[in-house]
Amino acid sequence: MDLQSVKVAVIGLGASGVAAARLAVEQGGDVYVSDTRTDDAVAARGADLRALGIHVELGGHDLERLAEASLIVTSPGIPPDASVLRFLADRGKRWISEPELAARFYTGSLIAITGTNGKTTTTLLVDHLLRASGFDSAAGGNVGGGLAPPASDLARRDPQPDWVVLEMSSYQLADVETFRPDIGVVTNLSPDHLDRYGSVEAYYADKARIFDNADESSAWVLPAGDEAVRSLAGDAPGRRYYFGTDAGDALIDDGVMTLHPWGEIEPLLPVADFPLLGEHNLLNGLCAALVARLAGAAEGGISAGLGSARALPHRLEPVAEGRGVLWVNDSKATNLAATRSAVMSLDRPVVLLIGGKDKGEDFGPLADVLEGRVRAVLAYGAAGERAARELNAARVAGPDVWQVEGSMEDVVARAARVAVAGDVVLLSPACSSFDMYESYEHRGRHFTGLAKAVA
Ligand code: UMA
Repeated sequence: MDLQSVKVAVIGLGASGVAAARLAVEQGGDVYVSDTRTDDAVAARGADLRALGIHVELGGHDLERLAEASLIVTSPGIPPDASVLRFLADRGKRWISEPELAARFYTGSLIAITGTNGKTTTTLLVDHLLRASGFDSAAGGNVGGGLAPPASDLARRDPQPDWVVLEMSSYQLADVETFRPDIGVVTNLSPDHLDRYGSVEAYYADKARIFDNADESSAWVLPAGDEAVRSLAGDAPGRRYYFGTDAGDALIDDGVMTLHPWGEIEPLLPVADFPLLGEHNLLNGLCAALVARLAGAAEGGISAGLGSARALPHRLEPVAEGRGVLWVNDSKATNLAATRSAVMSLDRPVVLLIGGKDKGEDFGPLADVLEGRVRAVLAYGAAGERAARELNAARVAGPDVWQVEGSMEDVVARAARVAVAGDVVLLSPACSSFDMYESYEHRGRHFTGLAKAVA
């Protein structure tokens, strides 16, 4: 793709906007970036971009200037009903997402990973397994949290990596055009982001766009026996490979993580030696191993990589232990499916902390996993009252469910009183953090500090 003197407009000056603008200007584009914000953080980013010759506007978007651009790149956090995008749509203008721009400049092979949960762990694990196997690989995309860069930063590397492993959110997939992974992954599907999407179907429809440009040489790695994913993939061309605990091309065989994508049995690692907590991480590990094998990695490197994997921050991360109580930070669990799998993956009684910004999911269905596993639920934040009410209405027996009003300090203090030796206090909120925090990382860090202090 040639951007020499092409008018490029980038909407939003967050991580993806900055990365897209830098890539576009390096490729010769005449770049205009705008953001509705004016705070110090965005102003500092704007100053950096101006120094590169990029036109930066803060405090609003010049709509006419946007409409004049030949290429418009939007940020994933901007919903399609934002006034700026509605204006462009009314003018018949189209826009692309930042990873779509980035992928147009990749010279190596592309692995793209989407799904509702496990995307980040799987993305970083695939990259880890490829590197453990001696491959030149780099991870990026939606990951965030300082763990990996936006997609466009990988396109700016010189030389570029042979393999790019991208986490793709539904927001990023919504605006792809030519995006075509050599290996595409859907980890799983369950309702999420209902605050942005009018329906689950609309959310799934954006996820399905990972298959848009599939051809016979595409490879797809999918969960075994998952009807929702099967219907998402439809009749997209390419070979399909499956992972699952007891069925598929990657599975657990007699307590050993095992591959047999070509019919031959390839034992990798005993489950007991896999360092990440929980069955969902075992699935992430099997999925990542299968992807690495399809990319050409040998069993030895994959086994070694699985054995040296480490928990990621804010994902079922043990952060403190004291008086026999283990404190676990799972702040990244921002929907009920993630919280459900976290609760199910622990083999000690749980004091569960849930709540945060209300995303509209029904909490009732969580009640069935609480019985026999959870000692008490403390529901806090903007969704706390609704969560406590719906769980209390849905549970037959099971744990006490209390609403805790106040700050995370109050929640942690209450948890410390409720937990007894042998318990896990699990922050797995099932909600986003924006009622009290800037991000799930911010929430996780605050919880970790408080947990260390009380433990
Ligand atoms: N804005 C405007 N005009 C508007 C609306 C918003 O200018 O009308 C501006 C905002 O002021 C803001 C920017 O647009 O400055 C929006 O930025 P953004 O929310 O897209 O955030 P980025 O910093 O670019 O980060 C995004 C992803 N964020 C979201 O999708 C919400 C990051 O994923 C990702 O790491 C990064 O791009 C690089 O790819 C985070 C995330 O929470 C981790 N993702 C969601 C998730 O995983 O559930 C999807």
